[in-house]
Amino acid sequence: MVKTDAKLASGGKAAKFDLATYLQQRKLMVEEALDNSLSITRVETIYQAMRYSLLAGGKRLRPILCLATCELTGGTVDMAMPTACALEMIHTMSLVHDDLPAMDNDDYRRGKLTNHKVYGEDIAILTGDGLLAYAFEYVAVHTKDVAPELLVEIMALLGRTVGAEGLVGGQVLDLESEGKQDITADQLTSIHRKKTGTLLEAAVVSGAILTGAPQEERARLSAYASQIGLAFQIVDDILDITATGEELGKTAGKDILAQKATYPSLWGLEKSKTQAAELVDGAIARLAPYGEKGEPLRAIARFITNRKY
Ligand code: GRG
Repeated sequence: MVKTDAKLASGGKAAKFDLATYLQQRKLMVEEALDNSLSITRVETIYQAMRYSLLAGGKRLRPILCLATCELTGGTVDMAMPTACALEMIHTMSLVHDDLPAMDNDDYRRGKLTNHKVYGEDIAILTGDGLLAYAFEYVAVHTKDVAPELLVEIMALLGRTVGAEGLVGGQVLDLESEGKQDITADQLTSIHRKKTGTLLEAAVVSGAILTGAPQEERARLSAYASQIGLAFQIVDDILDITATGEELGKTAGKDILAQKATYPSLWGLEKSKTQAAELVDGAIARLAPYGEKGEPLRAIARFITNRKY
């Protein structure tokens, strides 16, 4: 059985789970795997551009969720790492395309100039395409000790997550909603379930698929992910107003400038914070059957509302 980091730190005795250390260690593992995933010997422009965005930092929340769920359901970090990297490749490609002049038109991301600012719009589009294609190749070629039929499930899940039911569909709804003054909370939620929620959900559920976890368990984890996904977006909207560009690593206050409907614009800041906290409580309640083993996912859920960036 995989020991939790909390147990490792105390030589086998259960200790208080230290989220900061856990996130730091996991982030380093993911960064190393991502660095190795795209060969540094490749010097062509497209590889440089792909590496520029993929290795630009970020919280690495999606890969960390995938690793945590895989371990929670009896698997290992090694089994999950290729899927974890693929999730980050997909997330990064969506950020590169989201930042393009035709979309959100941003100059900064993760504290650095956006991909199109450095490499030009044409290469940025191709960077996204390259990362998306590579994500699928990477899972197929590098996953070890997982039955082929489970791997096919993972690929199908990733495809569904990226497409019209997920990121692409959410982005289209988001673009169509810009400037509209009559967006309801339900409409906003359906945009964000697709645009932000599906990938976070895929991160959690893929970890459980890798271990062949039963449907009932996948459904429980999917419900956890759906609640943290929505809380994540509410907090994202709050931070756009309350945090500085330096803290966020991107331009702050853009939602107001673009006249975007956000949770704070519909509910105000206080109700937005309460709703996010309630969603996180609901997500944590889903983890009750796991006892102490569920602590990493519980702590990650709390981090979603406490985060400052
Ligand atoms: C997927 C084919 C394809 C195209 C992309 C542009 C687009 C379609 C979708 C937009 C998706 C998007 C950018 C959603 C926003 C999600 C979000 C809240 C991102 C911020 O995530 P963090 O805070 O970022 O985890 P870091 O930098 O920490 O990884």
